[in-house]
Amino acid sequence: MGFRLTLFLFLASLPVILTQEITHAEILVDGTQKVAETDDSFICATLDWWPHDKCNYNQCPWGYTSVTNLDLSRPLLAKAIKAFKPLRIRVGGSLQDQVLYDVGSNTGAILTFGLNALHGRHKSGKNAWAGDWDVSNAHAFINYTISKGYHIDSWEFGNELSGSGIGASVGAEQYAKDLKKLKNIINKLYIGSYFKPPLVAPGGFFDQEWFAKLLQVSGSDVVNVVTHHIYNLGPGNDPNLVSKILNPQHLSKVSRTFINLEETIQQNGPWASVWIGESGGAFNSGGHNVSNTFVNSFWYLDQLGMSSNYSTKVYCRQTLVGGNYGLLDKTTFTPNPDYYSALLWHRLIGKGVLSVGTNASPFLRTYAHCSKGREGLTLLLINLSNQTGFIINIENSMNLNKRAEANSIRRENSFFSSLKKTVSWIGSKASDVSLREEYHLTPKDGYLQSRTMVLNGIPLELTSDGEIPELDPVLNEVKSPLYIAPLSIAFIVLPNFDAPACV
Ligand SMILES: *[C@@H]1O[C@H](CO)[C@@H](O)[C@H](O)[C@H]1NC(C)=O
Ligand SMILES: *[C@@H]1O[C@H](CO)[C@@H](O)[C@H](O)[C@H]1NC(C)=O
Ligand SMILES: *[C@@H]1O[C@H](CO)[C@@H](O)[C@H](O)[C@H]1NC(C)=O
Ligand SMILES: *[C@@H]1O[C@H](CO)[C@@H](O)[C@H](O)[C@H]1NC(C)=O
Ligand SMILES: CC(=O)N[C@H]1CO[C@H](CO)[C@@H](O)[C@@H]1O
Repeated sequence: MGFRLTLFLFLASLPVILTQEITHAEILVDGTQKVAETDDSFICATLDWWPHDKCNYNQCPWGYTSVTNLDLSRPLLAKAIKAFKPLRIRVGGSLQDQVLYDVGSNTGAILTFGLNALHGRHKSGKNAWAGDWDVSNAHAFINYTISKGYHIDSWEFGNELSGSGIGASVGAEQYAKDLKKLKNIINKLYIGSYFKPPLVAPGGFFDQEWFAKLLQVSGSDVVNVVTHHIYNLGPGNDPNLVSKILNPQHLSKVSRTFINLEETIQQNGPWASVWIGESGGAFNSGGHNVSNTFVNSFWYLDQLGMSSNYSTKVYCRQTLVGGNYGLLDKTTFTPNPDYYSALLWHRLIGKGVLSVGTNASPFLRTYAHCSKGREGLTLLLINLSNQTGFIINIENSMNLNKRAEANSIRRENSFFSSLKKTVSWIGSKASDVSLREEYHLTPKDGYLQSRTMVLNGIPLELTSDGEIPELDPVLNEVKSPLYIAPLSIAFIVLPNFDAPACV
């Protein structure tokens, strides 16, 4: 009775219930071992070099956001970056001193810098480039950053030249040869430095044969990080972007790429780790009124969950600003919904990835991670269903095992055990009341393509003095029912969940 009453009060307190159905679901988390681990700074965003007259589908969504013309004095840009303390940023292809200085030194961002891998080569076919890479520019530039004391976290070689390439391609053997040269330069120039930046490559689309050859030919410890790009929503002008994003089968398809890449690395370059060097959902600048709206967070957060489960250490979102897929608006630099998704992930989710299972429909996507900077775990729950809300019971696999033992002893007295269950729902003493934090994300006015994300009923907007707003949870007693509304996303922090792998 007590349980029903609490549930009733809880549901009655929700502002709007559009639901036609409410379903119970179990989530089972194994906190005894990590299945994967990310880097400390998993969240990353890119700055690209597209000029304001780069246009797709009759619109020009870049504005002045290129690393060559980005207005770095805009206070909102610095604030948005600093909120991450630190944010990892991948800077594409242009040697801009001012970017290194303003973004790198002033905001504390962790910089990955992309070097031009076509320099010195010649065109040898429709798309193909051949000949040795000319190292002189890269050599001088790396030397220059060292002499200026700029801290470059990692050097990336090339952009979308793998496989058949995007616009240009280079054979894997030639590429591997040049990587060895670059590695030598890095080794020499950083001799005596306290830090030697890892070498990141190839920053292109995964092609099993090409990636395998690259690792075989470059050999042990040359490539430290294998980067690949993902655009699994297709072209930005596809009228079906929203339905692709809300389709669990579509979202899951790309897991093949993760699995195949993991295998390729295990077999050919187990010394290397994997990053997603660039991922924007829809290619050719993203989807107008999609990539910069709430609905895109279903895709983005699902990607963060899925990629980390497959041992991805860093996930670079195309872009920090620029295109339709910017985390920040290209003209005002005001955060788009995905900015807040990235920030919440960054603040709540720790490095350890845990195994999680559920009996819910495929429309409820579930991810479990160690919490950041504290004990217990944090769940990411994504409800793609437009008609079903879920009441969720979270089980710890450790308790399940204990309970199985206990049950086999007490089976003869089922009345006793069901009584005990009821009591444990409602009968917690004040002394062992424990709370969970909930962050429920919905679109403003229930409009999926809203530019405004709502956190626990409050629209996320800059404060009156232009600051990034606080991201506050609601606190609920751990034993109270947990409800995930249709078409919503939730981070659930469970500080008292016993997860030995996370200690
Ligand atoms: C590297 O930088 C130092 C200091 O600026 C300079 O003296 C030296 O000539 C540079 N070396 C190369 C190979 O560019
Ligand atoms: C689409 O975006 C434009 C701004 O680029 C905005 O003016 C318009 O209201 C949006 N349309 C919808 C349906 O949200
Ligand atoms: C996580 O990875 C494992 C394989 O390592 C896979 O079986 C599982 O389905 C993945 N989970 C999710 C939520 O993608
Ligand atoms: C839910 O989604 C389905 C398919 O995506 C659609 O046909 C249906 O009209 C939607 N229902 C509501 C209540 O929005
Ligand atoms: C079980 C369930 O939740 N099914 C629905 C989920 O939402 C989609 C559309 O968003 C419906 O088509 C399913 O029937």
